[in-house]
Amino acid sequence: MKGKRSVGTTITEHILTQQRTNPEATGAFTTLLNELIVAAKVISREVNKAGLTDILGDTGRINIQNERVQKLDLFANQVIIQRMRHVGQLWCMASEEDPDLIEIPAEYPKGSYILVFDPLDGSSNIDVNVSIGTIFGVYRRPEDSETNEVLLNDVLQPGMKQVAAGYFIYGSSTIMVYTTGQGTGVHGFTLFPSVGEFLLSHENIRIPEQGKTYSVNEGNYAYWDERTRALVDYFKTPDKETSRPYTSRYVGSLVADFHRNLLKGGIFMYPADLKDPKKPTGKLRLMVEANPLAMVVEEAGGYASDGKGSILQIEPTTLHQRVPLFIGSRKDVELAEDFISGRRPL
Ligand code: AFP
Repeated sequence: MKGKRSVGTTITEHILTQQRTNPEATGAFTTLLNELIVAAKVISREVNKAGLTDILGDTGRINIQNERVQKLDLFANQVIIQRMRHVGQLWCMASEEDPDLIEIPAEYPKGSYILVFDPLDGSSNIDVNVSIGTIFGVYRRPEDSETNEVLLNDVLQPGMKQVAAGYFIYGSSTIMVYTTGQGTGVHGFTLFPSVGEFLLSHENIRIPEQGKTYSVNEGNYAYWDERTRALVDYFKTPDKETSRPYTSRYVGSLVADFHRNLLKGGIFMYPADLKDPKKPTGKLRLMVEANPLAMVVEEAGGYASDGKGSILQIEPTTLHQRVPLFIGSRKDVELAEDFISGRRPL
């Protein structure tokens, strides 16, 4: 089910209205989000003209995840860091592109929020004009933190501790989807380039309880265990009563696959595979990809699991750890969990 459409409310108005409903709000969070939106507008502009400039292409550098970094990833990473470090609301940041925490330089004031982000997810799709996105999650610095140093332990919080999360998708239009949780809903805003503003376009998005689409890289079939294979076989097997087979849709750009399923229903999966026995945890990162999207989907009525339990409950042990991800319509993800956890006999 698509979110209800109403045009005219800017994202700033919307955040301010939400802020007024919280008597303890200081405005710090609004400032933080506004600055992130400015960064996303800059990234959006560069993504839109990527085909026209020499910014398109590969830097030749390899990032912490052992993947080639493309120029636009670097650009997006720098834009976010530079814009966010001076706002005064952040304790520190963590990016998919940086191996360590990003500290706030001494010349800027510090705040109590922690921003984690993937500056440009799906970047191997840049060259072929497929939608890509920026994913973000916001945490508070733990109140019992005893030192003035930036500690990794303060950042390694389970996703359920996020106070906000969302993403920007740079596609046929640029859309921001975000939530502050606690029943405030998930809302989508479309960037109107002529006025340079994000306007409310998808109010209170609810993901259908069950979808008709599964999204997975089936080229990995040979590397999956028998439970994962059985799950995907299930979605493909005709059965009138349960509306199967499902339709398969996989772009290979998480934000694009997730956004489609959020609006239309369905399940996205990046299961564990045996391709690299040292990394039996799938490809996606818990902190910068799985947790923010899990917060969004759960607020919209869906569910996110690693195949055994809720993504949002996982206690992270490292900044860049990977996790199997099953995310989308609640019934579909619960079914996946039944298969993967062994609750459903094969
Ligand atoms: P890139 O940023 O290297 O394009 O990776 C994208 C991504 O992290 C995520 O956006 C996709 O869902 C997933 O990887 C695709 O991975 P496969 O190519 O292995 O299917």
